[in-house]
Amino acid sequence: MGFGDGKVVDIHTHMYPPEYVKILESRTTIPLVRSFPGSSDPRLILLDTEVPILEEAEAAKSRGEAPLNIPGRPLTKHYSSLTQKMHFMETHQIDISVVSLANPWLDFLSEDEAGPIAESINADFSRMCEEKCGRLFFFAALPLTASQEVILSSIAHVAGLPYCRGVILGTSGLGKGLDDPDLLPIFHALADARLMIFLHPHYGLPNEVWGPRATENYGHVLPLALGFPMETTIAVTRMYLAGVFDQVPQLNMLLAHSGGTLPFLAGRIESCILHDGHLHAAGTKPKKTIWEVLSSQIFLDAVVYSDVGLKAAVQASGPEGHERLMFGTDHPFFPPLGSDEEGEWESVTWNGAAVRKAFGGAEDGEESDEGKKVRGVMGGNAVKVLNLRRD
Ligand code: 5CU
Repeated sequence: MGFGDGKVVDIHTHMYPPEYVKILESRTTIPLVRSFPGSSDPRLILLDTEVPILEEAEAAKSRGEAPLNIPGRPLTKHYSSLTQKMHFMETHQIDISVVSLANPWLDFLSEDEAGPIAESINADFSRMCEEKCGRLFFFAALPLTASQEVILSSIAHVAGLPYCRGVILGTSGLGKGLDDPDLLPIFHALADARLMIFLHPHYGLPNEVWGPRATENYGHVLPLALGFPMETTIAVTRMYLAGVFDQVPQLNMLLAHSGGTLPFLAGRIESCILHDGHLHAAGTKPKKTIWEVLSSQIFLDAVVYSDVGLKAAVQASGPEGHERLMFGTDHPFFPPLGSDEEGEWESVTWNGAAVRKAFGGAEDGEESDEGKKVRGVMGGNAVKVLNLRRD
């Protein structure tokens, strides 16, 4: 990509280690992996919106027919191969990646299996990072369906892994969302261990929101372009309203997809709080404003594909907002459809171009203030915030 002498860091990049793929292959409900006649790769089926097509495809397969519509997305080697991740990094001149397990993480495991599987998956990530020492760091996965004791001991375990820089978290938390008071000890433990929470969506919005034409006609566009960002926005707003940022002031979060729609809607959230009779009478208004939280406890990734969203993200993040934004790719999701997956991905070049454009078209090699900001977003901020150095 050519970002001068500054390091390019990808903080939003996923993998499913082979052990996780095996779990998905053994499942009968989503998330799962299935093979179908007519598709050379197995299919990864994750989203609720994919269930009707999955059911039709399973029925066709049981009749010995190739399905008309193949559900999900191809599970290519990009999802589990470390060699492929390194190839992707070379192709796009990415120096360092902070990898994380992709959605839906360990959310679907039983209470008993969650702890041991989390330990083994996190050990896998740790091994990959050690093998590529200095080029890979990771956000660990937590066994959120296990007991609080097991979750806390998992946090203590990952905090001691040399390449772990935080945890990836979905919006369901322990099953009741991120404003659940039972999560407070976990948030305190993460803050005390100085582990960043990378908040990522998976569940989207209820299928009815998309209307009857969506499944057959609109592919994954509505749940991914709109459902994911709204889910993140709602989850973090619920945390804010519950006073989590007041109660755990050292908690740091990195929000996927530039915070969903949070930068755009922060003013409206403030206004609704100011005008809310219930909050006023109960005295339960959050102490910090949402703007204060955005400029002190929240970081945003730059995975929004346009300078328009990035400018909002920078502005919402306070006077030094450009230092709170970090480049990401979302690899291996969004592969190119019309060209070779071994080559350049538009999902990467679009995000890089959007960063440059957000800072007036500055090149990262420039000694101007804008050039320095581009270098920060492309990697410098991540190196500093996540301490991406080998000790
Ligand atoms: O294509 C998709 O479904 C996804 C997904 O599930 N997770 C993600 O991070 N990006 C795209």
